[in-house]
Amino acid sequence: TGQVVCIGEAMIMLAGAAGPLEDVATFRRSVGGAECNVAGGLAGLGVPTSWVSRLGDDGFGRQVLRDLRGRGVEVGGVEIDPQRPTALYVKESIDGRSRMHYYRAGSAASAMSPAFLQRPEVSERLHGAKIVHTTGITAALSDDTARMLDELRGDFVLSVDLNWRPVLWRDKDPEPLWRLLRAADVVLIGADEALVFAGTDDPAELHERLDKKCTLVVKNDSHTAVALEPDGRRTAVPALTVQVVEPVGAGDAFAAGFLAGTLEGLPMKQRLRLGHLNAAAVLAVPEDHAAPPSQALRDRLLDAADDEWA
Ligand code: KDG
Repeated sequence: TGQVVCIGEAMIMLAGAAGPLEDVATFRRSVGGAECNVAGGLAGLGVPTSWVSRLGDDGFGRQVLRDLRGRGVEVGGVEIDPQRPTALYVKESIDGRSRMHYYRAGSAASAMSPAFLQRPEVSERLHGAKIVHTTGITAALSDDTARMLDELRGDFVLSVDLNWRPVLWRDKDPEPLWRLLRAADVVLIGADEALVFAGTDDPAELHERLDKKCTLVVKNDSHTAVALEPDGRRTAVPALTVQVVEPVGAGDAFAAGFLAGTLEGLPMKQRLRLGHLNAAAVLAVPEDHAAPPSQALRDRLLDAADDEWA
Protein backbone atom coordinates (compact mmCIF):
# COMPACT_ATOMS: atom_id res chain seq x y z
CA THR A 1 0.00 0.00 0.00
CA GLY A 2 0.93 3.62 -0.41
CA GLN A 3 3.28 6.02 1.27
CA VAL A 4 0.56 8.51 0.42
CA VAL A 5 -3.14 7.82 0.87
CA CYS A 6 -5.58 10.10 -0.95
CA ILE A 7 -9.19 10.11 0.25
CA GLY A 8 -12.07 11.70 -1.66
CA GLU A 9 -14.56 11.25 -4.45
CA ALA A 10 -13.78 10.21 -8.01
CA MET A 11 -16.16 11.18 -10.77
CA ILE A 12 -16.58 10.26 -14.37
CA MET A 13 -15.99 13.46 -16.31
CA LEU A 14 -17.85 14.11 -19.55
CA ALA A 15 -16.63 16.86 -21.87
CA GLY A 16 -17.69 17.77 -25.39
CA ALA A 17 -17.20 20.54 -27.90
CA ALA A 18 -17.28 24.19 -26.83
CA GLY A 19 -20.74 25.70 -26.43
CA PRO A 20 -23.80 25.43 -24.21
CA LEU A 21 -24.54 21.89 -23.05
CA GLU A 22 -27.87 21.79 -24.87
CA ASP A 23 -25.95 22.01 -28.16
CA VAL A 24 -23.29 19.41 -27.41
CA ALA A 25 -24.08 16.07 -29.06
CA THR A 26 -21.24 13.82 -27.96
CA PHE A 27 -19.07 13.69 -24.88
CA ARG A 28 -15.66 12.24 -24.19
CA ARG A 29 -15.33 10.34 -20.97
CA SER A 30 -12.41 10.52 -18.57
CA VAL A 31 -11.87 10.33 -14.83
CA GLY A 32 -11.83 13.35 -12.52
CA GLY A 33 -12.07 14.02 -8.82
CA ALA A 34 -9.50 16.09 -6.99
CA GLU A 35 -8.01 13.50 -4.64
CA CYS A 36 -7.89 10.83 -7.31
CA ASN A 37 -6.15 13.30 -9.65
CA VAL A 38 -3.56 13.81 -6.91
CA ALA A 39 -3.21 10.03 -6.43
CA GLY A 40 -2.64 9.51 -10.15
CA GLY A 41 -0.17 12.39 -10.21
CA LEU A 42 1.84 10.94 -7.34
CA ALA A 43 1.89 7.46 -8.86
CA GLY A 44 3.05 9.04 -12.13
CA LEU A 45 6.00 10.52 -10.25
CA GLY A 46 6.86 7.09 -8.87
CA VAL A 47 5.40 7.51 -5.36
CA PRO A 48 3.55 4.40 -4.07
CA THR A 49 0.04 5.79 -3.58
CA SER A 50 -3.34 4.45 -2.50
CA TRP A 51 -6.68 6.03 -3.23
CA VAL A 52 -9.43 5.12 -0.75
CA SER A 53 -13.05 5.95 -1.34
CA ARG A 54 -16.43 4.47 -2.23
CA LEU A 55 -17.79 3.78 -5.71
CA GLY A 56 -21.10 2.56 -7.09
CA ASP A 57 -21.51 -1.02 -8.30
CA ASP A 58 -21.77 0.26 -11.87
CA GLY A 59 -19.80 0.56 -15.07
CA PHE A 60 -18.58 4.05 -14.20
CA GLY A 61 -17.18 2.79 -10.89
CA ARG A 62 -15.43 -0.06 -12.68
CA GLN A 63 -14.05 2.45 -15.18
CA VAL A 64 -12.61 4.56 -12.34
CA LEU A 65 -10.89 1.50 -10.86
CA ARG A 66 -9.49 0.42 -14.21
CA ASP A 67 -8.23 3.91 -14.97
CA LEU A 68 -6.55 4.36 -11.59
CA ARG A 69 -4.99 0.88 -11.64
CA GLY A 70 -3.69 1.68 -15.13
CA ARG A 71 -1.98 4.77 -13.73
CA GLY A 72 -0.37 2.73 -10.97
CA VAL A 73 -2.61 3.75 -8.06
CA GLU A 74 -3.34 1.10 -5.41
CA VAL A 75 -7.13 0.76 -4.90
CA GLY A 76 -7.55 -2.14 -2.44
CA GLY A 77 -9.18 0.20 0.10
CA VAL A 78 -12.10 1.13 -2.15
CA GLU A 79 -15.55 0.05 -0.98
CA ILE A 80 -18.29 -0.72 -3.48
CA ASP A 81 -21.78 0.48 -2.57
CA PRO A 82 -24.50 -1.86 -3.86
CA GLN A 83 -27.09 0.95 -4.02
CA ARG A 84 -25.64 4.40 -4.45
CA PRO A 85 -24.12 5.35 -7.81
CA THR A 86 -20.71 6.59 -8.88
CA ALA A 87 -20.79 10.37 -9.35
CA LEU A 88 -20.58 12.19 -12.68
CA TYR A 89 -19.68 15.64 -13.73
CA VAL A 90 -20.03 17.45 -17.02
CA LYS A 91 -17.63 20.14 -18.15
CA GLU A 92 -19.19 22.91 -20.19
CA SER A 93 -16.92 25.24 -22.10
CA ILE A 94 -18.26 28.71 -22.91
CA ASP A 95 -16.09 31.58 -24.18
CA GLY A 96 -12.98 29.65 -23.28
CA ARG A 97 -14.06 29.14 -19.67
CA SER A 98 -14.96 25.82 -18.10
CA ARG A 99 -18.02 25.35 -15.92
CA MET A 100 -18.60 22.22 -13.93
CA HIS A 101 -22.00 20.60 -13.54
CA TYR A 102 -22.15 18.00 -10.82
CA TYR A 103 -24.34 14.91 -10.70
CA ARG A 104 -23.12 13.68 -7.35
CA ALA A 105 -25.79 14.20 -4.64
CA GLY A 106 -26.38 10.88 -2.87
CA SER A 107 -23.36 9.26 -4.50
CA ALA A 108 -21.50 6.26 -3.10
CA ALA A 109 -18.62 8.48 -1.95
CA SER A 110 -20.93 10.91 -0.17
CA ALA A 111 -21.74 8.02 2.21
CA MET A 112 -18.17 7.89 3.55
CA SER A 113 -18.42 8.34 7.33
CA PRO A 114 -16.36 7.79 10.49
CA ALA A 115 -17.29 4.10 10.18
CA PHE A 116 -15.63 4.00 6.76
CA LEU A 117 -12.30 4.91 8.38
CA GLN A 118 -12.72 1.94 10.76
CA ARG A 119 -12.90 -0.60 7.94
CA PRO A 120 -9.73 -2.73 8.18
CA GLU A 121 -8.91 -2.10 4.50
CA VAL A 122 -8.98 1.63 5.16
CA SER A 123 -7.48 1.87 8.66
CA GLU A 124 -4.47 -0.29 7.80
CA ARG A 125 -3.70 1.94 4.82
CA LEU A 126 -3.99 5.07 6.94
CA HIS A 127 -1.74 3.57 9.62
CA GLY A 128 0.94 2.79 7.06
CA ALA A 129 0.85 6.20 5.36
CA LYS A 130 3.44 8.94 5.63
CA ILE A 131 1.08 11.50 4.09
CA VAL A 132 -2.73 11.51 3.89
CA HIS A 133 -4.21 13.95 1.40
CA THR A 134 -7.76 15.23 1.07
CA THR A 135 -9.56 18.42 0.02
CA GLY A 136 -12.35 20.80 0.92
CA ILE A 137 -14.52 19.06 -1.66
CA THR A 138 -14.74 15.99 0.56
CA ALA A 139 -15.73 18.20 3.50
CA ALA A 140 -18.66 19.49 1.42
CA LEU A 141 -20.09 16.18 0.17
CA SER A 142 -22.30 15.39 3.18
CA ASP A 143 -22.57 15.62 6.96
CA ASP A 144 -21.12 12.11 7.07
CA THR A 145 -18.01 13.01 5.09
CA ALA A 146 -17.54 16.15 7.21
CA ARG A 147 -17.71 14.04 10.37
CA MET A 148 -15.32 11.53 8.83
CA LEU A 149 -12.76 14.27 8.26
CA ASP A 150 -12.98 15.27 11.93
CA GLU A 151 -11.71 11.75 12.69
CA LEU A 152 -8.99 11.76 10.05
CA ARG A 153 -6.04 12.20 12.40
CA GLY A 154 -3.03 10.00 12.96
CA ASP A 155 0.66 9.52 12.81
CA PHE A 156 0.89 10.98 9.33
CA VAL A 157 1.29 14.33 7.67
CA LEU A 158 -2.23 15.57 6.91
CA SER A 159 -2.32 17.48 3.63
CA VAL A 160 -5.38 19.49 2.60
CA ASP A 161 -6.06 21.41 -0.58
CA LEU A 162 -8.78 24.02 -0.03
CA ASN A 163 -10.46 23.32 -3.41
CA TRP A 164 -13.27 25.76 -2.65
CA ARG A 165 -16.36 24.78 -4.66
CA PRO A 166 -19.09 27.35 -3.89
CA VAL A 167 -21.92 25.28 -5.41
CA LEU A 168 -21.21 22.46 -2.98
CA TRP A 169 -21.34 24.84 -0.01
CA ARG A 170 -24.52 26.68 -0.92
CA ASP A 171 -26.59 27.06 2.29
CA LYS A 172 -23.93 25.24 4.29
CA ASP A 173 -21.71 26.41 7.12
CA PRO A 174 -18.04 26.11 6.07
CA GLU A 175 -16.92 25.56 9.68
CA PRO A 176 -16.04 21.85 9.08
CA LEU A 177 -13.66 23.01 6.37
CA TRP A 178 -11.95 25.50 8.70
CA ARG A 179 -11.57 22.68 11.26
CA LEU A 180 -9.97 20.49 8.61
CA LEU A 181 -7.59 23.24 7.49
CA ARG A 182 -6.58 24.04 11.06
CA ALA A 183 -5.82 20.36 11.70
CA ALA A 184 -3.66 20.05 8.58
CA ASP A 185 0.14 19.98 8.45
CA VAL A 186 0.23 21.03 4.79
CA VAL A 187 -2.37 23.42 3.34
CA LEU A 188 -2.52 24.24 -0.37
CA ILE A 189 -4.67 27.18 -1.48
CA GLY A 190 -5.21 29.05 -4.73
CA ALA A 191 -5.05 32.84 -4.32
CA ASP A 192 -8.32 33.33 -6.21
CA GLU A 193 -10.25 30.85 -4.09
CA ALA A 194 -8.65 32.20 -0.88
CA LEU A 195 -10.10 35.59 -1.69
CA VAL A 196 -13.61 34.15 -1.94
CA PHE A 197 -13.32 31.71 0.95
CA ALA A 198 -11.31 33.70 3.48
CA GLY A 199 -11.62 37.25 2.18
CA THR A 200 -7.86 37.57 1.67
CA ASP A 201 -5.18 36.10 -0.55
CA ASP A 202 -2.30 37.45 1.51
CA PRO A 203 -0.15 34.42 2.47
CA ALA A 204 0.91 35.87 5.85
CA GLU A 205 -2.67 36.68 6.82
CA LEU A 206 -3.89 33.24 5.75
CA HIS A 207 -1.08 31.61 7.73
CA GLU A 208 -2.15 33.65 10.75
CA ARG A 209 -5.75 32.47 10.34
CA LEU A 210 -4.41 28.89 10.40
CA ASP A 211 -2.50 29.58 13.64
CA LYS A 212 0.81 29.37 11.69
CA LYS A 213 0.96 25.66 12.50
CA CYS A 214 1.04 24.32 8.97
CA THR A 215 3.22 24.66 5.93
CA LEU A 216 0.98 26.86 3.79
CA VAL A 217 1.35 27.10 0.02
CA VAL A 218 -0.54 29.90 -1.74
CA LYS A 219 -0.58 29.56 -5.53
CA ASN A 220 -1.23 32.60 -7.62
CA ASP A 221 -2.10 30.83 -10.88
CA SER A 222 0.29 31.75 -13.63
CA HIS A 223 2.46 33.94 -11.39
CA THR A 224 3.96 32.35 -8.35
CA ALA A 225 3.67 29.92 -5.46
CA VAL A 226 4.61 31.07 -1.97
CA ALA A 227 5.31 28.67 0.90
CA LEU A 228 5.21 29.76 4.54
CA GLU A 229 6.54 27.33 7.11
CA PRO A 230 5.71 27.16 10.83
CA ASP A 231 9.16 28.55 11.67
CA GLY A 232 8.38 31.64 9.58
CA ARG A 233 10.51 30.80 6.54
CA ARG A 234 9.07 32.10 3.27
CA THR A 235 9.92 30.69 -0.17
CA ALA A 236 8.50 31.97 -3.45
CA VAL A 237 8.91 30.30 -6.84
CA PRO A 238 7.51 31.72 -10.10
CA ALA A 239 5.32 29.50 -12.27
CA LEU A 240 6.48 28.24 -15.66
CA THR A 241 5.10 29.99 -18.73
CA VAL A 242 2.75 27.59 -20.51
CA GLN A 243 0.06 27.64 -23.18
CA VAL A 244 -3.08 26.84 -21.18
CA VAL A 245 -5.53 24.46 -22.89
CA GLU A 246 -7.75 23.84 -19.85
CA PRO A 247 -6.89 24.62 -16.20
CA VAL A 248 -9.03 22.17 -14.22
CA GLY A 249 -6.83 19.64 -12.41
CA ALA A 250 -3.66 21.75 -12.46
CA GLY A 251 -3.96 22.45 -8.74
CA ASP A 252 -4.13 18.71 -8.07
CA ALA A 253 -1.05 18.13 -10.21
CA PHE A 254 0.73 20.87 -8.28
CA ALA A 255 -0.21 19.13 -5.03
CA ALA A 256 1.13 15.81 -6.36
CA GLY A 257 4.46 17.38 -7.30
CA PHE A 258 4.74 19.25 -4.02
CA LEU A 259 3.95 16.16 -1.93
CA ALA A 260 6.32 13.95 -3.96
CA GLY A 261 9.06 16.52 -3.32
CA THR A 262 8.14 16.60 0.37
CA LEU A 263 8.51 12.80 0.62
CA GLU A 264 11.83 12.98 -1.16
CA GLY A 265 12.96 15.53 1.41
CA LEU A 266 13.72 18.14 -1.25
CA PRO A 267 14.38 21.75 -0.19
CA MET A 268 11.25 23.94 -0.29
CA LYS A 269 12.26 25.65 -3.53
CA GLN A 270 12.50 22.32 -5.34
CA ARG A 271 9.20 21.12 -3.88
CA LEU A 272 7.49 24.19 -5.31
CA ARG A 273 9.27 23.73 -8.63
CA LEU A 274 8.13 20.11 -8.86
CA GLY A 275 4.59 21.34 -8.16
CA HIS A 276 4.75 23.89 -10.97
CA LEU A 277 6.35 21.40 -13.37
CA ASN A 278 3.66 18.81 -12.75
CA ALA A 279 0.90 21.43 -13.05
CA ALA A 280 2.27 22.61 -16.40
CA ALA A 281 1.65 19.14 -17.88
CA VAL A 282 -2.04 19.25 -16.90
CA LEU A 283 -2.55 22.84 -18.09
CA ALA A 284 -1.63 21.64 -21.59
CA VAL A 285 -4.44 19.01 -21.89
CA PRO A 286 -8.26 19.12 -21.74
CA GLU A 287 -8.44 16.30 -19.15
CA ASP A 288 -8.04 16.76 -15.37
CA HIS A 289 -4.79 14.78 -15.36
CA ALA A 290 -1.84 14.19 -17.65
CA ALA A 291 1.29 12.10 -18.07
CA PRO A 292 4.04 13.32 -15.73
CA PRO A 293 7.01 15.34 -16.98
CA SER A 294 9.95 13.16 -18.01
CA GLN A 295 12.67 12.35 -15.53
CA ALA A 296 15.17 14.16 -17.76
CA LEU A 297 13.10 17.38 -17.67
CA ARG A 298 12.66 17.07 -13.91
CA ASP A 299 16.37 16.62 -13.34
CA ARG A 300 17.21 19.56 -15.56
CA LEU A 301 14.65 22.03 -14.20
CA LEU A 302 14.72 21.19 -10.49
CA ASP A 303 18.38 22.12 -10.31
CA ALA A 304 18.36 24.95 -12.87
CA ALA A 305 19.62 28.40 -11.94
CA ASP A 306 16.79 30.84 -11.14
CA ASP A 307 17.13 32.69 -14.45
CA GLU A 308 16.89 29.41 -16.40
CA TRP A 309 13.82 28.28 -14.50
CA ALA A 310 11.05 30.65 -15.55
O1 KDG B 1 -9.43 19.83 -9.00
C1 KDG B 1 -10.07 19.23 -10.12
C2 KDG B 1 -11.42 18.81 -9.69
O2 KDG B 1 -12.15 19.95 -9.38
C3 KDG B 1 -12.15 18.03 -10.74
O3 KDG B 1 -11.45 16.88 -11.14
C4 KDG B 1 -13.55 17.72 -10.30
O4 KDG B 1 -13.21 16.83 -8.13
C5 KDG B 1 -13.76 17.64 -8.82
C6 KDG B 1 -14.67 18.60 -8.19
O5 KDG B 1 -15.32 18.20 -7.24
O6 KDG B 1 -14.72 19.73 -8.60
